[in-house]
Amino acid sequence: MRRAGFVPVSALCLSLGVLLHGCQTESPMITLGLDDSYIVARMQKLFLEPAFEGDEYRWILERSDGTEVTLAVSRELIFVEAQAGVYHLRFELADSENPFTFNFTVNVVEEEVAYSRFISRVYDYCPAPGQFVNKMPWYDAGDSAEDMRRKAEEAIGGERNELISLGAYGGYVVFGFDHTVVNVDGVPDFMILGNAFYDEGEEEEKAGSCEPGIVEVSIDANGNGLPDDEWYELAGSDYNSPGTLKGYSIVYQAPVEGKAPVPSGRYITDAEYIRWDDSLGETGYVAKNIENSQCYYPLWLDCATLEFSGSRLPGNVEDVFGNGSYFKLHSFGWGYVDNHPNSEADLNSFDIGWAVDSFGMPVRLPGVDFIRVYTGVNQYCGRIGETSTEIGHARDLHVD
Ligand SMILES: [Ca+2]
Ligand SMILES: [Ca+2]
Ligand SMILES: [Ca+2]
Repeated sequence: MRRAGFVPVSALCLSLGVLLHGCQTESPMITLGLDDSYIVARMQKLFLEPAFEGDEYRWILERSDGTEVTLAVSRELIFVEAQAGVYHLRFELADSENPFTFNFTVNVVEEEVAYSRFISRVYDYCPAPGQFVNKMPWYDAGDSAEDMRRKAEEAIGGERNELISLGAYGGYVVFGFDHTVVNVDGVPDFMILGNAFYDEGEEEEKAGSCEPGIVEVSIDANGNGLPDDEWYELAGSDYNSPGTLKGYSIVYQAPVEGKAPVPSGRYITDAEYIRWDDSLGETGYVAKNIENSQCYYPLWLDCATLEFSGSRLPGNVEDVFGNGSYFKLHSFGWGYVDNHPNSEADLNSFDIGWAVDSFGMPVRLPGVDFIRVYTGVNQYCGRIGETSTEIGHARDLHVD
């Protein structure tokens, strides 16, 4: 008796087709698994999925001006909009025997409690070794990873705007807002500020202290509130540059206690402080300098090695006089954090529309819940040390 309700998929599609086209008194929505109207707050995700499978799917937004936008060609749709209003959608299912179309509306309403435009949550803070690690934010003896996550959140959350350092290549932070950041077509969606500056007289060349961080985004596709979903890189100006590596990885060794330091010149107190090995077979060290004498390895992490991976931008430093007295870091065009002064709003803004998958193919994301930034170069500049991305602040450009 248990199996009485079992119907083969092809038969189900057939009966549904009959229902939709031949019998208006029945309620086909129940069988389809979609309602004819939905209500959802703006900047909140609506998850839609038909109850059965077809050969192809198409979710179409019909705009009031008569134009149409294909939102997705997958079985599932995550619908999210920045503006309140009634949205008319059409779902098309291609099936060899019984294709059909289903029209429905989504009423997007204002939120009940006004959203914040600023970061509300740091999910993860994991810097690579660096001269400002354990200082920005400050590590107190006994602090756990959760303590440091909270300190990072207190530093860059809301309007605080206190810098945190991501350390050398690969070090990262993951943060989000109290709502989904909507990908509004054709415009930037969020801004991230750091501490980059141009040196005096270098405004035209846009060079000085430019320490680019690569941005990745993710939507909470499984709806569990955690950043455990697929990540997509935002392809900045140098995504396709010949000097940019994809699938790069690096391993740092925790500093060896009691190891004799190897001083070098006036500023470097240990040129062989923290060793790294990368996927190119190259090796080097995060050196310790005279300005920062604390441990450079994240003290709250009880691990002998730290591994990071991602894309790697080409080095951007120029040793202007060839003697290590003046290092000038050239900015990249656009699409990176801590790469232009904060006064350059456009150059510190990011469009979710730049997202690409691991094959470099553009991905249409309706919005993002998680943003990850990691230091994008593996570069050492004598007495000024490793190049590390700093972040102080982020905001959703669609929330007032
Ligand atoms: Ca956008
Ligand atoms: Ca998730
Ligand atoms: Ca910086």
